[in-house]
Amino acid sequence: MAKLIFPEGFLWGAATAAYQIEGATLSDGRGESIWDRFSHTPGNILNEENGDVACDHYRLYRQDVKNMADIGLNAYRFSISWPRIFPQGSGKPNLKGLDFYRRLIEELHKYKIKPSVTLYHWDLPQALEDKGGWRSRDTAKYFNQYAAFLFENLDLPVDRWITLNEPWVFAFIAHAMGVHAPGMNDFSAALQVAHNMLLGHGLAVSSFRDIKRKDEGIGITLDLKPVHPASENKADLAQAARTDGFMNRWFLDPIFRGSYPQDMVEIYARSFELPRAEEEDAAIIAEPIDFLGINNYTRTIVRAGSSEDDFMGNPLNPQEAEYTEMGWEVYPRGIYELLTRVHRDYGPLPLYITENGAAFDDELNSDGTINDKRRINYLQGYLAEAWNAIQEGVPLKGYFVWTLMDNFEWSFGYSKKFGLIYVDYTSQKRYFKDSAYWYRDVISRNGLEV
Ligand code: IFM
Repeated sequence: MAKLIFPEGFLWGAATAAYQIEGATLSDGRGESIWDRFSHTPGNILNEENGDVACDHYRLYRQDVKNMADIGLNAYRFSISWPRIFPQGSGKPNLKGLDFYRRLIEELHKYKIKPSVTLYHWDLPQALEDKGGWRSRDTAKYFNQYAAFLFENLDLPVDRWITLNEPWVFAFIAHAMGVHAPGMNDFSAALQVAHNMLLGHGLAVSSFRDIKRKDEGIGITLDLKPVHPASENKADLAQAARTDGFMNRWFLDPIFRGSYPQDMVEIYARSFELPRAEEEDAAIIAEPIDFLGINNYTRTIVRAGSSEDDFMGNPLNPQEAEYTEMGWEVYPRGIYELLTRVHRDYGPLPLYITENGAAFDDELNSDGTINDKRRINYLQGYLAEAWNAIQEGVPLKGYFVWTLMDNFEWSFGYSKKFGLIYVDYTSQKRYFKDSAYWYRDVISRNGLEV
């Protein structure tokens, strides 16, 4: 049996997001978010579910932190709900909202769990959506004000700050494909959203530098996927390069190289409106960051699409592969491919896997156990490949499982279970899955036995 030991000080965490777990959407002065509005609009969410109660984490957070400590986590990534802090998006802050996060951080510190705080995980205040949402440049400015307020007033040590979670998903799935809040189908609008989000990110990084907090640093989390051509033929190879431009480079390049990838600019310009930008934007977006967070679950294989402007291509799903309940291929080598590629093309800088995990059809047995062997295999496979990347010199500093406990999986409602902990939504009782015990052993050994 081989032992794959991770570097000393490696962060072992789990990640969550406010709207997916907190519930208490009407408590203590929280304002409406676009996800409240979207999930309460019939037809948007499977079984008409919503995040009104979710895991009731707003009330049960102490128990949840204790569960993290029992697993042995030394890090926890969560997001702050913007409408709890600024119910109208800007203007008068709601100090009761801020207090909740203070209590949560204090509880984490009690168990020596390092907080990683995401400022934006998709729950925009509805009041800002009513003024044009992220399509409007003003939202970048409001985001920066909200971020600066937290940098100044969340006066407890936060290990790491993450400006945005998965801007690709928020821009395109929510504005071009209509599947997430606010539910639009306009690709040009999605490009503008992506630009304004990146601008908000850069402004917040500058505010962080100005305020001189003593925390470890600030970065952004991107969802990245290796894109493979279906064959070595020229058309498939060109397709893979375009799909990679759409999914990965459109965000990596402006952040690390100060400009959008030229091939994609030309393709988009032929069919859509390019984002309106001001001269200083490129430099703001490229404001240096302290680390990059990567969310990775799967890969994409593409065959050439209908034209040389097709940036999505035709997906190919190999029959022999294993798939999760999301229909995502289990492809552990992908995390190695991404880590080494990002390090080579955009590094060097510290990297974190800020999300990785799998939804399976877990069942609660009558004795309270959940035997989620497939999740253990999934996590073990991905972690072994992350370890391989470290051996090649990639500065991977931490790994966060998605997710701590089953929760509201956006348009899929509660039907998809990604957690290390099973949640009975009727009683709000939590049950450790086998994967939680497995992860506890990994953390205590600081590595894997494979
Ligand atoms: O649940 C989501 C999370 O909010 C963002 N990353 C992917 C997860 C699984 O779909």
